[in-house]
Amino acid sequence: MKRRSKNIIFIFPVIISLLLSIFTAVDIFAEDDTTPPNTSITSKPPSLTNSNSASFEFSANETGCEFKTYLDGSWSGWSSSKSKSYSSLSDGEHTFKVKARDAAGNEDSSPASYTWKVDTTPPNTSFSLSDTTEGDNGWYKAAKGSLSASDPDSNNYHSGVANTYYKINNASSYSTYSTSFNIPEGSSQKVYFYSVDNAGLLAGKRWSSKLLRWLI
Ligand SMILES: [Ca+2]
Ligand SMILES: [Ca+2]
Repeated sequence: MKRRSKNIIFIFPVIISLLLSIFTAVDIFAEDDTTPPNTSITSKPPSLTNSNSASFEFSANETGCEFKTYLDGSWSGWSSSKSKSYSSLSDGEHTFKVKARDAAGNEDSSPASYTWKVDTTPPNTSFSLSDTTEGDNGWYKAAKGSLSASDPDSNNYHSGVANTYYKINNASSYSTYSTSFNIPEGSSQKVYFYSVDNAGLLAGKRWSSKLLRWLI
């Protein structure tokens, strides 16, 4: 019994001193971290998209960070999550930012930032006859077809028309429209057309039509 007590008396201060030095080391380490983390965006939507939702992933160059995210003027609270999703975004330009804060409370003073454009409005295409030679009773002897397209841009937020396509009757494929085209003779002719904007949107579902009366 006597011997065991002696051992405990000897070991106890050693353990205490060991624990103290560990605590001190940890404490000193925390106090010494005055370097803010650097934040990176690792996943983001394309710079122009026809989707009104967006998902981001991000990270910091040190472990144990929390993150604050920003969309179009407002910051979130701190969170340990490394991803953020948005839905029901309006057409137009949006800006996302994210900044990290490390365990010692240092904040990244230059948040990572990304701006992208949402266009969910399809372009409009209209058809008209040009160079018409009228026959009797409102029938045509000759005519050309013209197409014009626009991407609604009341706020300068839309991506613009990339291309307009057309085909006549049951043609197997569409042609890219560049200038007015001859409409062949026939008792009734149908021109199919559509446009695609720079965000990849079609006007409606692929085609519209117009029946032409034609004099053979
Ligand atoms: Ca740090
Ligand atoms: Ca558009």
